[in-house]
Amino acid sequence: MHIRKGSLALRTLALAASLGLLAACSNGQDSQEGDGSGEEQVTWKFAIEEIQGSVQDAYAQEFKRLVEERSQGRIKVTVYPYGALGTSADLTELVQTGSIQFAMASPGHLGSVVPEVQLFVLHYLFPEDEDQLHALLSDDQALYDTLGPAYRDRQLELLSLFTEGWMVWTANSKITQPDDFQGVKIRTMVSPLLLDAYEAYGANPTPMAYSEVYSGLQLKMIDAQVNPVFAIEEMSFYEVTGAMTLARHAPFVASVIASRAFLERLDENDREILRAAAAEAGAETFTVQREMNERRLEKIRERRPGYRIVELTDEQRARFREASLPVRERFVEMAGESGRRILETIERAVAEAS
Ligand code: 6CS
Repeated sequence: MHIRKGSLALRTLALAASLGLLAACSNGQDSQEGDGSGEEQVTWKFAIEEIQGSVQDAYAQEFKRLVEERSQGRIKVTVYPYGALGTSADLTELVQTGSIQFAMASPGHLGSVVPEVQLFVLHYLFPEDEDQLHALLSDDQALYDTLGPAYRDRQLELLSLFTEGWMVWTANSKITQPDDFQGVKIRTMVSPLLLDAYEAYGANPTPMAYSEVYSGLQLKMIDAQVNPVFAIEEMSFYEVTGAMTLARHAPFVASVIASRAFLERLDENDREILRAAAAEAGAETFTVQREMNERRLEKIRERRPGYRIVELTDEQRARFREASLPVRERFVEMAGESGRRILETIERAVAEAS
């Protein structure tokens, strides 16, 4: 069930080779002769960690639309949905090797490659106000200046950060206090700090690939999982759990990554097209995710009227917050001095915004 790191490089290479991604590439991108205008046509490959119709798909489709329009069709963007090129870890490795140009990299999965990014899996750190959160993720230069080098050191470029909505717990029964987590086998993404985050509540966290969560719940190998509402609806996790808890403990943050080697070799004009498209798609996706999460919560209520949906009170949330605080020290232990700087940057930005 765990993704075995040792096998990844080989698997990723095999994946890339079998898809022809390593062949016929110039600058890591597929190129064709063109339409007689003398201009070279190129294809940029963008892999996402979610299925078609998801929040990440909305971002990637908007990015594609903008790039193709602004390059007047000279650049084509192919979007690969979840499963087409492997797990989240596979996608990151394909970007690192330059086999594809772009991917989504959720901090919940990226933590074993870029430990600093686990900042985004800490609980009760980010602003409760979604507009403030969006401003922080899209515009805070200090955040990009501190996180950017951490990605770059691993051959990745951080293009954009955006929220996909609040993470929500779904379990066999409702969870309203840390004690309710005692012994609960909760599926988490694979970043190491997620183990600490849920052990702090007494749970038994179980890292697992996204594609295995539904059957894991159905076969009772796990008791609970955590994801935003839109994902719980599209992956049908609500069918195989009995209750949902809205604790607003952490937003789901996605990061958009590009291959560092690809970006460094890109000419100024294309780099500008890319940077603008990445930022504008992020702004558009903020509205999309909000509507999608609201609509799909209604859909879950209609489809399963007996499903228990609880929203924690401020008092209940305060108890979780208190139990979660020691995990910030674990974060600094894992992410080192640059991690400490990033944590301080966020704590300062959140304090200034409130
Ligand atoms: O839980 C996961 O693994 C996944 N959840 C979402 C909403 N997006 C991507 C991530 O891999």
